[in-house]
Amino acid sequence: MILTRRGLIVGSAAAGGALVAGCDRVIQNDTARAILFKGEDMHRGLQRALIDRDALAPTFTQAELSPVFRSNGTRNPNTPTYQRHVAENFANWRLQVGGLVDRPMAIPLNVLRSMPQRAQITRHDCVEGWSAIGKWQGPQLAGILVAAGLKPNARYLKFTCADLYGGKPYYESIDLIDAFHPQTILAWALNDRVLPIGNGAPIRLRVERQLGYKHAKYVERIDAVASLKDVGLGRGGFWEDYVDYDWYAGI
Ligand SMILES: Nc1nc2c(c(=O)[nH]1)N[C@H]1C(S)=C(S)[C@@H](COP(=O)(O)O)O[C@H]1N2
Ligand SMILES: [Mo]
Repeated sequence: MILTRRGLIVGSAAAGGALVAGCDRVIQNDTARAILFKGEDMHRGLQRALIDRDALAPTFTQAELSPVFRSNGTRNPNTPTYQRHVAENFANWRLQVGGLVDRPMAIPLNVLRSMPQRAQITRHDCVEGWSAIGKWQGPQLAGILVAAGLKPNARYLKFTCADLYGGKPYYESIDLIDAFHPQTILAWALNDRVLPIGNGAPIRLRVERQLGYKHAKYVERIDAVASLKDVGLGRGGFWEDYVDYDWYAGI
């Protein structure tokens, strides 16, 4: 018998029960099948054990780009500080990198833009039931982490955003597998244009193997932490803490 990943997502009610059209990659893992067909509860670790975390997300061609890449969640942080950065074209904006690192950094946008870049055309899947294909460009997160030097006890990265959503600060977190994944970038460009405010200017995380809510927009701080307990209320992100979404939203 063969399990498709979609079958697993259905079975796990991952990401709040959302079904994402997508990859029907076959998972052939005897241990996994045995566990599932014994009827044991799907727990947080199992989906991760089943999925090849290093695999690349599918990429698309220029011809497949969505005509419009919609904006969702916060469309403009609109805080006084953010408005000032917009007025200054982000010239005095810095990405703060800290927490469990040897060399905390404050990186200007022009430095992020001049680092080695990666561009990729990928599909964004939101749990609210829409998808869009866009071209994203920016430095790989891995390069920034190597420059900052992670301490041995660092296990997760927390992303602090500039916006409040429903009056609460938006934040997210990923583990180091996703952080060093080659398609994980800090995007400052969408469809060959400077990232619009609606999509997270000046930079937003692209973590292509996960659902839309993990892709933090308006990122202003990245902190290496030892535990998800060090993030928000302890479940690792805004939606995880307030709405019970899964922390690992693999697709
Ligand atoms: N800072 C911040 N990041 C965020 C959100 C948000 O409201 N604030 N919404 C999330 C959700 S649910 C989705 S689907 C995507 C939407 O990205 P887009 O606006 O580029 O379409 O951003 C994610 N990242
Ligand atoms: Mo979303």
